[in-house]
Amino acid sequence: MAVAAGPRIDVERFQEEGYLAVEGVLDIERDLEPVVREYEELLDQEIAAAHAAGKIPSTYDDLPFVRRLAAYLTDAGKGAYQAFDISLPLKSATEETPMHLGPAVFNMLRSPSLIDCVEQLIGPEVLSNPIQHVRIKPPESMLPADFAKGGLTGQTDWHQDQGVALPEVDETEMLTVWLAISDATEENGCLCVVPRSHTRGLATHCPAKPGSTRIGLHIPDELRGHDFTPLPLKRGGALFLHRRTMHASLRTLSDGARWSFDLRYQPIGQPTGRPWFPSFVVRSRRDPSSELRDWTVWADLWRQTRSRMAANGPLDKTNRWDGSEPVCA
Ligand SMILES: O=C(O)CCC(=O)C(=O)O
Ligand SMILES: [Fe+2]
Repeated sequence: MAVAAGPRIDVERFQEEGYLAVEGVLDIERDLEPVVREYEELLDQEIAAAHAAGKIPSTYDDLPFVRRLAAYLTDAGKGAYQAFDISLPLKSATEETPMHLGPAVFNMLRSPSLIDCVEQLIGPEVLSNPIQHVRIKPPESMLPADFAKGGLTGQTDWHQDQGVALPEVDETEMLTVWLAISDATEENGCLCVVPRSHTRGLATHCPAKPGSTRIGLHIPDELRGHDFTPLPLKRGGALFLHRRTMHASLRTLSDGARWSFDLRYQPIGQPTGRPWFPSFVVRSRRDPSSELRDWTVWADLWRQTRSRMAANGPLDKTNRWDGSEPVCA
């Protein structure tokens, strides 16, 4: 029987406001530092391979992690970021599409103190929903302009997580968990929410028009309103979001990077909103033997998904929006 290790959280406040920021959820030594080391090694490997293949002019050995990442991405191009993400591209993949599936990340996904918080919000039968990303955002000044617009290294426009998944997710009690790996501040692009927006239903999301200042799929300002709350969070903290809470990020205008993971959890047995991606049981009080504890099995699930996607070709639709609603005109 697992011993509760996490903080007791204010469930009522989460239900009222649609979000809850909790400091000190991850254990710095046990959960967080191994992830940082894993990414330092990964960056080393990516740079060595790209350099050996003649794709980049330097190995940037003398630079600290974030500057080194920025230098590498600048030379290698936006596509090089995919090797760091903990997911596949949404619509299509080949057998060679890289992704990062390491033991430290898996350990963080299953962190007992984190899952104790999740359990207080969605109950004891917990599935890891596969909508998950790492966002290491170097300062905008360190990257070419196209990096700042969207993608995982740039600013995120206003959306609800329910809106970016397929409609099958509508009744799923999907919980977003945003983890701060570096301190998140207003200067480096912390997350912002519209408090209580989760009570207003699912808003229409519009694809960004070519040449507009919006970034990808977004909720138009007419529907969102103008009030929002920035949520700075210290390294190791977690932000819990209801699936209909409107949120966005600020721009990364500081000297240092903004590094976060966004993960999602839900009760076992409900649709995930991305049925072609793999989910797994993180915690089950009813059947502990169904919990996945081996990171290599998790990594294999994603590799099998990649093979299926490579064989099946690009997906048609990954969300419900096509820009035809009048508010998107
Ligand atoms: O970190 C970001 O910029 C966006 C995160 C997000 O949209 C999420 O956690 O659902
Ligand atoms: Fe989101």
